[in-house]
Amino acid sequence: MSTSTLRLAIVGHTNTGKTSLVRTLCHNRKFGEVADRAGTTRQVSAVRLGFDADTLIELFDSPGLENAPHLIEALEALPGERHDGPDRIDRFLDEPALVERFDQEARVLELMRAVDAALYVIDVREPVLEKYLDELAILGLGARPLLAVLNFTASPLSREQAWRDALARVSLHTVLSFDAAIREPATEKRLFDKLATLLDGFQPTIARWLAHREQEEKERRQAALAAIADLLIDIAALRRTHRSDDIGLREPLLQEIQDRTHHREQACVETLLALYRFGRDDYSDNGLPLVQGRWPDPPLDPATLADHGIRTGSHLGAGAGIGAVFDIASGGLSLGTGTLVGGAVGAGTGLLRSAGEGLLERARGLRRLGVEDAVLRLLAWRQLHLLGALIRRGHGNPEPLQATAEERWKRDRLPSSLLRARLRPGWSALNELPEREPGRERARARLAADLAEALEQAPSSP
Ligand SMILES: Nc1nc2c(ncn2[C@@H]2O[C@H](COP(=O)(O)OP(=O)(O)O)[C@@H](O)[C@H]2O)c(=O)[nH]1
Ligand SMILES: [Mg+2]
Repeated sequence: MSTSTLRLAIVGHTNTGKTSLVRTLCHNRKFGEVADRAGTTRQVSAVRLGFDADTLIELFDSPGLENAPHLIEALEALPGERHDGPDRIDRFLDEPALVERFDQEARVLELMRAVDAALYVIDVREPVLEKYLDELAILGLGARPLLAVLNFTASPLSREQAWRDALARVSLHTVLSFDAAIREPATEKRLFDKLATLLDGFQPTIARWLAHREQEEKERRQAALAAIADLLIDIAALRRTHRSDDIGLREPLLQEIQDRTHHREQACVETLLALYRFGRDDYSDNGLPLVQGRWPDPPLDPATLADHGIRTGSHLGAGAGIGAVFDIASGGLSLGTGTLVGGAVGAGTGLLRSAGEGLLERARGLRRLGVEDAVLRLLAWRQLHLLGALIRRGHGNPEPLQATAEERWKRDRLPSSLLRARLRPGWSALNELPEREPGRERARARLAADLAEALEQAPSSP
């Protein structure tokens, strides 16, 4: 089905958040320049929304209107039909002296003549001044459908209702609340739904764009689950080895396991944030269970595990804050990971293998260290919790999280896809082995599917 490109202007007074809105809609946090001072955007700049080389929507960011009261006088002074707005604008644009005098405004008017509709962005912290109503009157001359976008609605200084009343009085009834600082993708859908009601002819275009965004959302979720599965496998299979008689090495290795796990988890957090387009600038922006973009407490600290109600087995209790590490040779894998004793690894093969691994190592005078199940439980819980929050935000539902399916990861038996990784040191990128043992890809896909199931069963997930 061929659909025509919808051309959309973003207009309004200076500093109302026009460029920020374009950034939100095109999902490019780098678009244009955003600043807290007047006149940052001086030219009209365009961005295309589409896929497969198809442009569905073109957004045009514009300089702020700054001189509406004088402009309206100049427009009124032009000869011609009083009620022919577009004609009046064209005549204005044909007057070099006027275009020079109202440089920025002329660009906006030219743009209005070239687009199918415009979003008029309002900073609702501002009182409803005459000059803004002048802007609306001028834009009205363009004879293009206008959608008013109320920005800064989350501010305590918001005068949203006064603005809604004022807009109704000038017969602008299509209004959308928006707060760029809260960056809530659900707003995007509401905005395009409203535009579709304003623009009959572009309904197929808008529908295609929204369908594409939905597909992207699914793929994003898939990628996030794969990243979590990757983390869990890397940590499940993480091993450090020392000579039995070299006890002095034990403590630094425990520390290394702690640090590696911590960093590996942070890398996963950053992958999730990047997938959901959070940058460092957004950390103040909340609704996420993080502090400055991180989980604040280290994952191997017994206190962290206790705070999450996760039981640990026997740990080697090294320096302060390190726990939940087992020694395979001392049977740590079976003791520390209670589920293995429960026969979770079918037919006891896992146990045999791990015992074998331990015995063999011991015979060679080596001791092997790894992390307990408790750590995997915590890591899975934290990442699913974060992902749930990111998805809920994406659907404009930033309500506090209920106890959801990720809770089960604290107690239930770990999926066999993950338990298998316990016995495959060659699957962990952190073991720096020359070659990856085969089978990791499949295990990761299985584990991602197990994680997806947990996510889908979450009662509050959208
Ligand atoms: N808190 C908050 N700040 C915003 C919002 N929209 C824009 N800003 C900030 O307001 C300033 C002006 O935004 P900008 O997009 O450059 O406005 P423009 O001049 O209309 O393009 C920047 O500092 C933005 O970060 C919003 O909805 N909420
Ligand atoms: Mg701008």
